[in-house]
Amino acid sequence: MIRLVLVAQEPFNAEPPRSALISSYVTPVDFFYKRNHGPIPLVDDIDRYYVSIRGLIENPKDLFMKDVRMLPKYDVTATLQCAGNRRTAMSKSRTVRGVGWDISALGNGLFLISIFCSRITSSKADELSSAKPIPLFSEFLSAIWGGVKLADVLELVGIPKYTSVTKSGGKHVEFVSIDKCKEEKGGPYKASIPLSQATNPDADVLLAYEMNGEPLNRDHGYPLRVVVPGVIGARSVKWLDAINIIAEECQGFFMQKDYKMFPPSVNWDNINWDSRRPLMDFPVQCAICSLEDVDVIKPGKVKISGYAVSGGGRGIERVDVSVDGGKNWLEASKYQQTGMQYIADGMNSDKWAWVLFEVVVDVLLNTQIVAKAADSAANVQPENVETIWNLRGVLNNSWHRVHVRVGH
Ligand code: MTE
Ligand code: MO
Repeated sequence: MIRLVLVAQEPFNAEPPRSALISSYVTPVDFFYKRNHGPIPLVDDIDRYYVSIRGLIENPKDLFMKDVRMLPKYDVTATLQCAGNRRTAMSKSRTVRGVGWDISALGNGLFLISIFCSRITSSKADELSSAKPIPLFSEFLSAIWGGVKLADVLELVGIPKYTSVTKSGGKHVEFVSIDKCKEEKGGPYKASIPLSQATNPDADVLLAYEMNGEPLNRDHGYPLRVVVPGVIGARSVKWLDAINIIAEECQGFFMQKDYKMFPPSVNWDNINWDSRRPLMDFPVQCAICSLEDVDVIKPGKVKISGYAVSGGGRGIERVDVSVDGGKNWLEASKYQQTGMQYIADGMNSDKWAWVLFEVVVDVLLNTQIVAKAADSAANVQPENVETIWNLRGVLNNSWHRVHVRVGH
């Protein structure tokens, strides 16, 4: 076995302001909140590190880094978004579990979005109360991921491209991590995706060893992590240890007992986890990053900017901004970095990655500024958080609103 050293948790990092998030198209590693509040595994012998590929296949294999390096490398620009992004705003409507503590841990109009989806448990409250403010959109990251396609890796174990079921009945690909977590009763973090997605080269599912051209760092999953573009972050398993081809979807905690969306009527007394499927694609989302929640601005022209992204490979069609709380709308201009190393075949480069938007508006009075996006399938964001409230506080993609006060 490889030698793993578990290190103690690192301290929380200071928060980058909202504006840092959109200061560049590709989020620099340093601007991204490091989720160091769990034991992060350290793989210190890269030559002996391997991913064991087993299950309902004919040719099991231990995949070493040298095997990985022999496969073609791809760079995919993809936005990773936690299902808990913007959770705090949902909690303001009606409390969602596990975030009661967050507001008091923070000050000055900075709000905690989910710290780390897998860590949203009240037992973490103590750690958090001593923490520094957390980034508003901490569960959000656009990066250029460098690695190999899972579809190519699965070919090495005899599963052809575009396979949805193996001869022995494998239908799902389970990713098992090295890290251990409380929710798995001390077992490893894990998740799965359908085999059809894993073997589809156009789905761009990667085993990534680079982020923004640098080797993946420990926080983000060194030496190898899964990146499932367009899907909630929870399925992009870090510190990959094993890949299992299985008949049913992964039965892990974060697939079966978390990251599901329930209707507003479901509460902790009547919840039936089996009644819902695990969240996969994330919905259309956008947020204003150039203004804090309550900002005092000078009257006149204001530049409103932020990000918009949708899941499932659906690009952003349009971003609308309102300066009167949603009565009248202006279309924002949107942009992506040109010259990206990777543009998905025949698709827009926003297939997996966010667009940044910008519009200059006139603000003369105190008001609410609102942004909403539509994606390429004409999906739109819900107007109010109440309509999508759910007890786990996931997928808050309601119109993003900031209040501005005009001062002189
Ligand atoms: N992988 C492992 N091994 N352990 C984890 O706790 N968390 C998941 C996912 N992969 C997690 C994991 C969740 S919920 C998210 S949102 C993303 O990793 C966050 O990835 P990042 O820390 O690189 O931003
Ligand atoms: Mo997450």
